[in-house]
Amino acid sequence: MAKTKTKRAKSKKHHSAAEPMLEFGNHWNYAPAPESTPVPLKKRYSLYIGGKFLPAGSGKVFRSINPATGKKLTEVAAGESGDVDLAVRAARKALAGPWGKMPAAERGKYLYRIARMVQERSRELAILETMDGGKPIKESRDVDLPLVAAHFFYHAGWADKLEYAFPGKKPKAVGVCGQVIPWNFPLMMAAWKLAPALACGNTVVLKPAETTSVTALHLAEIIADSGLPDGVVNIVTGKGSAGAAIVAHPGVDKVAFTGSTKVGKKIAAATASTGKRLTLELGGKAANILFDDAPLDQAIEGIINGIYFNQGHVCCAGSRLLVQESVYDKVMRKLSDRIMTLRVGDPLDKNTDIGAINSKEQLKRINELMDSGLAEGAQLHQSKCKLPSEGYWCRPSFFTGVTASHRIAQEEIFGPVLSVMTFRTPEEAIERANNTCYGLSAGVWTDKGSKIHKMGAALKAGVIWANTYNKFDPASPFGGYKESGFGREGGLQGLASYVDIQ
Ligand code: TAP
Repeated sequence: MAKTKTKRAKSKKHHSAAEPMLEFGNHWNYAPAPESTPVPLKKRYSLYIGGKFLPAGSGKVFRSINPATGKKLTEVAAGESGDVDLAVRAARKALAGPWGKMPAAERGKYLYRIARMVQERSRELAILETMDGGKPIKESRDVDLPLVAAHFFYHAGWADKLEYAFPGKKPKAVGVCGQVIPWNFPLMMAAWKLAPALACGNTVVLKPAETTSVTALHLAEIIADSGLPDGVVNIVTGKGSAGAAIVAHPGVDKVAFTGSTKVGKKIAAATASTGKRLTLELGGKAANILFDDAPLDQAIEGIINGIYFNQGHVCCAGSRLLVQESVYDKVMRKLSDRIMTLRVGDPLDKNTDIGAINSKEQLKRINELMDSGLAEGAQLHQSKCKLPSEGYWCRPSFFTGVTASHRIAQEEIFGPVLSVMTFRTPEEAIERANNTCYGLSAGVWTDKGSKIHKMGAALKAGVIWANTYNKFDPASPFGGYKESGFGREGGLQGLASYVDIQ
């Protein structure tokens, strides 16, 4: 086991990114297989407002960095409150125009068209997502992009069936939706927000995260090419202040936000007593609960996927592992062996398991929390792989000797770092799993169906996976409670927040 002692001096080792070649554990290596499809990356990206690509009113731009190199990828327009105002006006105009009067079945056709065009351009979009965000190409290609298309297809089907979805009601559009999204699943989050809003006849002003705006603007091209009426979808790239301007704009009827609990609280305060509808998808600190009767090899794969998928940049990541004491030693041996085989490196390499950390700031946050784990007495275990010499990287890691009061057991790390604890009885596992301010997701690994039901009823989490992890489907509602937010995305429940059924 690659065990790092609790000394702070030694802890600095995981900060080092200045090592030459990328290596597969300590054993052997594949030849690199970089994605070679050329992509049409622009030198500068514009806002998309009222059906036109426009520079920011101020003329300002910001740099988008490739986190795998730390170098500039492109420039993106830095929208501010004046641009948001223009976008909200365009969205209101579209609502009063042909879009607002369009028969629902016609609306659905646009969504089908967008879904098909996403599929046609999925290779390009996957590569851009990987270059801009750092996630491995096998994830953007095989998970993100298929789910983006699936979300548009699924919601296209609902457009003309809303009266069946809400029987006895006359569902109408809510109006202009202000949508603010994070950087961990840029295009997927855009699809989760746009597809239900459009299916229900709303118009949208969307703000992508600053570090990952590129694919939203390629999606804007698809939207423009689909013939969707001008102003139905508007995309304002920019910093957090542009998001705050969307939230505060009096012409916005509904706010949908995915991001940190800290910003979610600010948005809840800003929208209080404005009459605006609000849904919040916030952070999480999910527990994966592993019972001794579970098929251990299968469970280890699920736990690995639960925490290291997308470098742990996942709100529902299984960032705590609760292991039943009787199998603890065996599980630790397997976990430690398995992380040695994870390939960290070039996200465009088809063989890469763990890509780059999304930004320098995020890497700093991860390292700060890892330091706190060491300072509080937990033991760090890390893969021994070498890291590329430039860009932002973190080895797959896990902590043992973690107690419930440690920061690494309570705070969202949002990186490839797992905190392992033990339990003896199902009751103790429930108590430990529920002991955080979050309530987004959880996982249960056991051979017994009855145990799954018992745990499912007692765990305070919006999504609970059994003998699997990180599985998403547009028909299945996703969301949390407690400080993980409120409202659902996906399924019938997700539609409900985009219709007025008074
Ligand atoms: P945040 O810092 O909260 O940023 C999210 C978005 O909000 C970004 O577009 C950001 O713009 C914008 N923003 C920042 N300050 C704002 C303000 N005062 N008003 C309005 N918008 C503002 O989160 P993040 O670091 O991008 O994402 C990571 C967090 O998102 C994690 O906590 C994760 O758990 C959560 N997350 C949750 C879910 C679900 S479904 N629950 C899904 C994905 C992520 P800038 O990028 O310019 O700062």
